[in-house]
Amino acid sequence: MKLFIYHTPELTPTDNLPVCAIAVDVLRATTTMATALNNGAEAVQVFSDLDKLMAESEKWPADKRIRAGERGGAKVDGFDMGNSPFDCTPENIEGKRIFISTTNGTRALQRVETCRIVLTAALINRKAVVQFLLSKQPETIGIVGSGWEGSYSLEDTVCAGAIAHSLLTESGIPATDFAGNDEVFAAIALYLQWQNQLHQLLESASHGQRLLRLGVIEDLKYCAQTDILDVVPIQRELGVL
Ligand code: 3SL
Repeated sequence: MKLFIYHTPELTPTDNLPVCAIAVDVLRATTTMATALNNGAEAVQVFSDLDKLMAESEKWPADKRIRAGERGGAKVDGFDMGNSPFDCTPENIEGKRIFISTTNGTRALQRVETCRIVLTAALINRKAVVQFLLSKQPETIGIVGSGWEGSYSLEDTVCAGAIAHSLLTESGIPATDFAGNDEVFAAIALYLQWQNQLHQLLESASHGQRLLRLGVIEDLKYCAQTDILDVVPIQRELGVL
């Protein structure tokens, strides 16, 4: 296994894509997706375009679907929910399909949608994703941070570092064989420095500040937890590795 970390969708190469890609948007898309699946959502279908989301979800029975839309951190008018993991209670979403579009998380997924395996990860399901990777042993893995409108996000890189650190430790692969690019070492260093203060890191991050201005303090605390959900959201899994 060789790991590459790309801080944003824009920094992700378009050729030589990894066998397995992992989209990360700790605040909050991939945290919300993991929570929705853990709490019984039938599936999560991701769209970058709101009109396409409306058209596709229209084909689904109204009592079996949830439309989730976020732009600029706020819920899109007319949608059932925004992008808060707290909207994903079992009462709200059990047995339903979530049709979701968010500002950056969906763009990261789109960038790697042709990889043979496409997963999403957040801090809350880091361990489950690492166990999945250890069982599959893909030759190359790329973690793509969602960033914010093309720029770097601390919270996505610290999550990439958390995954990288755990995978490196558990696989026993020498670090220089394991790391496909320098970002891997940098992300691990960031994680090791902040691993006991992830909530503070999320609060310091520019998107954390944006969400605090929107008053979603509890979301930040929730998103900063590690390894609390045993769920691996798989967007796509094709053929042999
Ligand atoms: O950009 C995204 O995809 C969202 O996760 C942003 S927010 O946390 O819902 O504001």
